[in-house]
Amino acid sequence: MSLTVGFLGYRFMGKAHANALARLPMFFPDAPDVERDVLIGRDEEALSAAIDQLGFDRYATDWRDTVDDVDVFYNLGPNNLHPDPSIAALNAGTHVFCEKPLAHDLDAAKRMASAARESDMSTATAFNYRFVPAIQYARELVESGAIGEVYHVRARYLQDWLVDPQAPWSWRNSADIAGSGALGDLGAHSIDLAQFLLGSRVERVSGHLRTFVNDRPVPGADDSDALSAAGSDSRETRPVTVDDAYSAQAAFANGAMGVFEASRFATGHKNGNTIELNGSEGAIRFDLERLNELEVLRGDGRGFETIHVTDDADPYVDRWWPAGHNIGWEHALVHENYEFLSAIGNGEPYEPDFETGLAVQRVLDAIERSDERGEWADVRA
Ligand code: SOE
Repeated sequence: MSLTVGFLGYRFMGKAHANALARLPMFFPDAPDVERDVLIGRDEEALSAAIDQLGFDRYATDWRDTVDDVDVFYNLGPNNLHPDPSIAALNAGTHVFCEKPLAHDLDAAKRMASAARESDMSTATAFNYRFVPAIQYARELVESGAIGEVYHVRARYLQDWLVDPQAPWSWRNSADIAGSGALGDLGAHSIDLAQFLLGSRVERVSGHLRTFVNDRPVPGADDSDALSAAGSDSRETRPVTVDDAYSAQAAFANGAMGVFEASRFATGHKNGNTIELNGSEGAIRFDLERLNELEVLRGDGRGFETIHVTDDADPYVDRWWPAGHNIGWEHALVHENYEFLSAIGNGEPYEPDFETGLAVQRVLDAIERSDERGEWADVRA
């Protein structure tokens, strides 16, 4: 089978997914053939350079002209651009892969999930960390009962790229565009991982959000990549209307207790995504900064054992290098694209889809409501 794809967005995520597609024929030759057809954006000069760099045939400046031109539409734009183009693509009979969080607010996420339900098309929400081999291995352990009944889930996603008050403003600081800050950008990953590993959904939350710096300098011409931009000396500022950090307590349907935290002000952490589960028979601990490892405590063990999830028998590992040859952050995106495109090719269901994205969005919404009201909030159906 051969699929044509169109990407809306060509910066960080555009590059990450284009890299994933480029790796497929070499390492996952059983995946459908993919033609990188069209790259969609606004800046023609940047687009014309990007199509060469990312291996696309052409570019377009309006998603309306292209969403029904391709077999699969990748929505890699800012969060408030997720709903309309994704819904238009689904209505046009195009499969849709969308970055996380599914949308900038719950209503929009509901509209997207309902368009997906009404179509026959496959959808994906980009919870890429599910596809790290150690996370897949952890899921197998939890499912097989190896750690028994799970009592606690503790998930943190820590970054520090906004500690400098002069770090430039970007769309990630705007409630209109992003919806929320660290909560939606990073918390969405933690909440999805927790629900995935546990096989249970969050039912109630108590949330706390905080913005530490209320205005930031407008970005300079070279600040297109906000995460690595140096401090800006511009005197003109824009308001930060999202959280810089959040924390939440959560009650899961199966009785487990959850504690979540994410920050863009966690000095010393660049991309610290950790999750720990404690159960009646053992525990597991994962740290993205050591993604080839999983720490496991079993039975009456006195301490965690480090498992190197780099064996041929481990998920996806045999597709890459001989056992013990580590893989990195980008490999999880290759696995994610392999699974999604194969599901389309084989006419099989794919998970995490828009329904899963909506489930996470409901938790994000409850955390914000809880913070506003100063009390626990139910995750609304
Ligand atoms: C920025 O905070 C970011 O790129 C997120 O948007 C990604 O989802 C996360 O994986 C890494 O950090």
